[in-house]
Amino acid sequence: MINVIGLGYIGLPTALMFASHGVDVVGTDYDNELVATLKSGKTTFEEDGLDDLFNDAVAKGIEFSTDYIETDVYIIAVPTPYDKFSKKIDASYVLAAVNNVMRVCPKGATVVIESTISPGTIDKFLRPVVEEMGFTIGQDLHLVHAPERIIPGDMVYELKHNSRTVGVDDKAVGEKIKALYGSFCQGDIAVTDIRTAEMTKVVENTFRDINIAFANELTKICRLDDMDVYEIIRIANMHPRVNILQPGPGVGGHCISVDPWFLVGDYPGLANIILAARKINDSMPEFVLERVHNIMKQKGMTDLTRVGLYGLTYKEDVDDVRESPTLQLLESMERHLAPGLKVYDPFVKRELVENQYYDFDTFLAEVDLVVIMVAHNEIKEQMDKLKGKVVLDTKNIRGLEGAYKL
Ligand code: SAJ
Repeated sequence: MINVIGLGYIGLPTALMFASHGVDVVGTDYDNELVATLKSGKTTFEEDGLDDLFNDAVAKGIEFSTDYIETDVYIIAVPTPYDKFSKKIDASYVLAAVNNVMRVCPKGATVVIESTISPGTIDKFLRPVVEEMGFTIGQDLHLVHAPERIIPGDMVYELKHNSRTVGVDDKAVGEKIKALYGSFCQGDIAVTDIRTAEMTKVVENTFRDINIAFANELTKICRLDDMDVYEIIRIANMHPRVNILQPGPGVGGHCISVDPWFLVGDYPGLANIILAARKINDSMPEFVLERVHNIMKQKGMTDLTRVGLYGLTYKEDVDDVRESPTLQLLESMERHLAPGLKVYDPFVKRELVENQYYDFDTFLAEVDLVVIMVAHNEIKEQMDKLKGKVVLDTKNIRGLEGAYKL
């Protein structure tokens, strides 16, 4: 039996995947409402394949609870928020979860942290907390870091097929946890030490951030001299050793836009490319705004309230808005005291910002300039509705003719 703590974007699919592969699972979350929803047979967010996986796991007996269970393996997938100003990670949810585990676990239990943590968190924060509670690490409790690697939008496939990292103090514990993940994971599972596992996870996301920043910087260079950045990247990528990612209106989400800051915060003066990349990606929402102003000038448009931002989530076809480029853009407008743009996203049904619309057609009727911030399938399937509008397409949607690009 395993107890998965935290049933959010990572914990829920992971718990379901274990259960659907024959592992006895209790999923625990402190949120009563969330647990009640799951118990009533419904999932809590949209993700390809999640509902089928959920039904399978329920048929195989997964249980949901607000209580921690007495068992020998815990998997912790609670949020690790970060402070926007200090850029430091807030490990308090992880620490609280481990504290709760220690109240119920038998001697020799293993606690696997899946949540992303800044390198050194286990040594600096977790070990002291465990020891203060009178536990001897390696005897009373084993600590493991097995960071998640799945991409929202393709989580179910990636859970099964990605390789994984398991960081441990003790190789025997590593082999046990490797076998546990091996119940569903078809990728390689590297067993290493905890510090390496922490660092590797952050390095992976930092690599992607830097690559995207390169594409975004090229976009600014190409804009200045009217070159087609997409064509340049397409052709450059035909080289066998070049693989440049795509430019966009910014980098959002709780991973790629956050994790590199851990390295900047801990290694000031050394993490130079990393810091520059963060700044470039963070500058993109304002660059979009500049493009909007230029296009309006060219078109003789003056009314910003006739400009609509399509997309509020941090990327296509997910419902997660954390650190989204659109929210960053609206925040920067507030700083400039600019009047409100109109906003619409098919995945966001609750009111998040001013001038938000909930229906595509109504939104379109109210705007003359549409800025595509997120390339949801909805807009790709209804491109004909954009006829007659001025369009700034920050995502370079294939087949969308006549739109301005970044
Ligand atoms: N983006 C671009 N250009 C690109 C690709 C992405 O501008 O070519 C933007 C997206 O629009 C989005 C942001 O970057 O705003 C991040 O999106 P993403 O799809 O690159 O990544 P995430 O944040 O959804 O998931 C990442 C993944 N990490 C890597 O690919 C190295 C995933 O595997 C991790 O599990 C996840 O972070 C995590 O939880 O850490």
